[in-house]
Amino acid sequence: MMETASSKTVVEKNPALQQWVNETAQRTKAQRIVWLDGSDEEYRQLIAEAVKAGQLIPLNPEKHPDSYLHRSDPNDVARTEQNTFICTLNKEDAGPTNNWLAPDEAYATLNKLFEGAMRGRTMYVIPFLMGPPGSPFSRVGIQLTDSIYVAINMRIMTRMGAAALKQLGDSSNFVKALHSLGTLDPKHRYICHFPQDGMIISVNSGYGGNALLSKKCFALRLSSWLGRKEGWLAEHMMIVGIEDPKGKVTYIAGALPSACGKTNLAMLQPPAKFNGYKVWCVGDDIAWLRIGRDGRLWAVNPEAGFFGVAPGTSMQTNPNMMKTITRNSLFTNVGMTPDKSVWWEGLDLPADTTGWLDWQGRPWDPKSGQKAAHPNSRFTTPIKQCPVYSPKWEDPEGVPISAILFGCRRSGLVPLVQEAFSWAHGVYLGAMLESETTAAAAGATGVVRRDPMAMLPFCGYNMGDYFGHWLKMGKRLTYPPKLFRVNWFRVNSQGKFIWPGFGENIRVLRWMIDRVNGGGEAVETPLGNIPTAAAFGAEDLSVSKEDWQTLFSVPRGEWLEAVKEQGKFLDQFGDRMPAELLQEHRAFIRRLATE
Ligand code: OXD
Ligand code: MN
Repeated sequence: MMETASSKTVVEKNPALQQWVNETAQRTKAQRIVWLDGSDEEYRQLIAEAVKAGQLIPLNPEKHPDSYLHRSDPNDVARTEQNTFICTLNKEDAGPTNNWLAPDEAYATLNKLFEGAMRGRTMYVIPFLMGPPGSPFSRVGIQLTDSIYVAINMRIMTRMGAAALKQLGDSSNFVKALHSLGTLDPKHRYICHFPQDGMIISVNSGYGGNALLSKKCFALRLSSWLGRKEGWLAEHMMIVGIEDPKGKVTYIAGALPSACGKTNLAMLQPPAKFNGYKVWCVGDDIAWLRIGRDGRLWAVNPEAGFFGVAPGTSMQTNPNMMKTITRNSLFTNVGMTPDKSVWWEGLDLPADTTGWLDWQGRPWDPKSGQKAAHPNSRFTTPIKQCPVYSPKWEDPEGVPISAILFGCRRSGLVPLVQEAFSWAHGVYLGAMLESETTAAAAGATGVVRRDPMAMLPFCGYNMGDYFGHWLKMGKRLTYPPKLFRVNWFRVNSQGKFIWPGFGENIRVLRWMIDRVNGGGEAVETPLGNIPTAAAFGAEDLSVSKEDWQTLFSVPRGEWLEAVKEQGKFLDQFGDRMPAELLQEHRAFIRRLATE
């Protein structure tokens, strides 16, 4: 850990960085500036300090080596989209789906909130690198924060410290990410993005998505803006490699809304029947995608860790994640047992729960009807610990993407899988994504909301322009990936999920790969191509014939109702909405009406 004096050499080499750090320290009246170098020794020191300050509770060293529990303020447990702003000069550039503040107004409000905000506190200077060192994809950010919890999490979630400073050198080309816990007052909580200034400012929240500014703020909101300017894409996508029994690996990227199984999909364990198949996890949340010289789409995961939802994660749903979090992991807002082990809903519950504590540290009784873990409780853990971690994560070129899926959580309407007729049609399928809300964002859960490409809360600019950018990318690709839409969550007439999901999703991926390779029989529906039962090969699953039909049905009447709402959604973008997408919409309505 570098105190101000010993960091001198680094600072002297970079006047832009020096100036920003000094100005911020003065304005916030930080008591101490600590530059983080990302070393193991420093990490241990930070942990020890956080334990001393009561920010982290050491877990049972035998059961959870080097792992800790953090309890956050109960008012600060999820992303707060109502406090999240895109501050572009022009309101139209933020578009109708983002909250907007004029930059001057936002800076004036934030400057007041930051005046003296770090008095008596330490300001950590966190250089971080997004993407592999030396990669044309990679970018540097510097986060300033007064939260030791954030500093520790950033060490897991990014390539932090020396690697970032090395890449940066004396350049002023870094994203400025300023964060303060402030008073945690939700009424004055702001997560502001200034894409034109390469600046993020967040105050009054310590929650991951609001405070680990590398993640949603930098790697998605600012980067999506930058990607449009520079001709690439920053997407809310996992990246997975599927190795077939012959050893050929096909890479698939997939966008799913928060807490809809994206992480499970990124490291799925194929059932025993599929033991010739191997899955390689490159990333679980964010993909940066560029067109390679070979005309294919190449992806990197800019992050270095997983910030996963704990409830529902178990040996049945995600054994690879359970193995990943056995050590060196942080748990936030989960339940705790008397022997200092962690617990959340979805894990086995023993008969005796004497002495168990809930996520707020209160005695917990399973009969109370209260949850032990907060529904958006999380773990933070290094990607390299994942048993199916892909060494390609470190490849500066990334991995070539053969297929992209857009997933949603719908109890009806959307079949298990459908393949788009073309790139433009796939962009339309992604743009029309609707999903039932989850606990990852504050607000009611289970309400259907439109979430284009699972990017609604993360697109840093006008989504009309975003769809246009996607269409343009398709035209520039010589070998565009095939596009698909999936829905694991369709229910039958008894309200039960039809599709077993989890490891069985390998069947869906296998069909996609067959399609990529020119095989995989399909039938055409108004929504896209869907697999024939024979091509899909699911006879051995205990899905009844009737359920199978429901799983792939296209209820025309309901769809004709749904497209009216979709039309309204498309209309709100006015002349920013590309004509080509409107054509796709009209063509879809025609197909629904005529077939
Ligand atoms: C996340 C989210 O934390 O999408 O990844 O909310
Ligand atoms: Mn996410």
